[in-house]
Amino acid sequence: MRTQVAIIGGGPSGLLLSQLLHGAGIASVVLERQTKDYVLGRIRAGVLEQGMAGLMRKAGAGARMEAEGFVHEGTQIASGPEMFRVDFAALTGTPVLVYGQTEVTRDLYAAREAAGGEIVYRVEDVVIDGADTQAPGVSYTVDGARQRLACDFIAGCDGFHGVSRPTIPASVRREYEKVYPFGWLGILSETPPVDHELIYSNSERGFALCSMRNAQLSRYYIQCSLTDRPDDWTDAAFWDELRRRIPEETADQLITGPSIEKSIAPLRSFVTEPMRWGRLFLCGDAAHIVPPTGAKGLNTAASDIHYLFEGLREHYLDGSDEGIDRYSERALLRVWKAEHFSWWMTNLLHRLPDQTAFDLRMQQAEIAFLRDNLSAQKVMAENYVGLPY
Ligand code: FAS
Ligand code: PHB
Repeated sequence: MRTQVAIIGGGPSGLLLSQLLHGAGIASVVLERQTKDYVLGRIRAGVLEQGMAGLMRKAGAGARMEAEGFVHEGTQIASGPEMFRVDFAALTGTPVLVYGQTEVTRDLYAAREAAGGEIVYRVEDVVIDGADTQAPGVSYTVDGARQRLACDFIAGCDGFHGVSRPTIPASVRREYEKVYPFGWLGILSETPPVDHELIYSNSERGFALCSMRNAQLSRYYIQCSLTDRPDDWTDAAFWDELRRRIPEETADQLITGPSIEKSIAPLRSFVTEPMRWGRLFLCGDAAHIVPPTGAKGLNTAASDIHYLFEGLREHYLDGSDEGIDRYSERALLRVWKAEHFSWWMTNLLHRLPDQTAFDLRMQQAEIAFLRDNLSAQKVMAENYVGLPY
């Protein structure tokens, strides 16, 4: 088998790249380890930057996002009993779109299938060969048969635990990591959201986030210990704790119900450099991870895909390799800014186990400065709505 671009990973990164390439007449094959239903069963991101929304439209997969996504022009920040709003639209002229990653992925699968895109599910033992040669390939086993997909380029869109990043020799790779001493316990409930906008809350008991998927589907998170397991938390215990971590008048509005999904995500900051090795390009979680506090995971995967797609388009259609040669440098410039913002927002809003009384005063002073200073709010808003590509 042969294609122009072999894409490892059928999550949002791989599917978006494949659909954009299709639109430019460039052939690709997506190799996915799981089934489509398994991929769609993951509950992850909830907020799209305009850049990501624009790529969905460019890929011809944005119709449902436009119809069902919620335009949010700001967010609420709560600190103890206080709450204030950061007005994205007034400060930057740009809103964000609340539309779950599950739906983004569903729309991209539908677009690939409508276009006759080739997606191979349940691949096993994926091995990349020749990434540092002019004739790379990807071997894999499917339905018990070993296959090799020859290609011009390989896009490693296989997430943090994929095979692409480790294919780059350790002598070439530089990795940067920070593991946070807490996780996020998240639930999904078929209840109306407690507010029409997101609420990020720093309480003395820890961080909480009130989010949503639609008018009847809410997504809530509370900071939890790394030793916690989802089964340690009954729904009643979760709701009680959430109520204690948001302002009282908001807690009084909270409509609870049974959780239809409950999971714990560990938090880490991680970057690998470079994001290219020969004809292998790393995209999204395969190259970098952020704590979800700043809603940058999916959105930074999107900017990687933008840079790689433009580079591959230039290679095939304009005969120029400037885009692919500069991919890693350009992607990392934006990745590190997203890493910084996510680290900043995580430290601003979470209670850290080793926090001293002085640290706490510093955190409270920074939140007060954000509350009182429009320049501080503009810096946050510009990062949250998405820095330019
Ligand atoms: P993904 O991990 O989504 O997709 C990689 C795909 O590759 C998967 O389908 C996997 O099955 C496949 N794969 C892996 N190894 C393979 C192999 N060897 N061969 C073939 N296929 C292989 N971001 C936010 O902005 N907000 C959030 O609230 C948020 N919550 C998250 C919660 C969790 C538990 C996790 C893990 C991440 C969360 N993220 C969040 C980040 C998340 O949204 C990612 O940024 C986003 O999924 C990135 O998409 P991909 O790069 O496509 O990686
Ligand atoms: C979500 O709705 O899942 C969500 C929203 C904003 C974040 C993180 C997660 O910062």
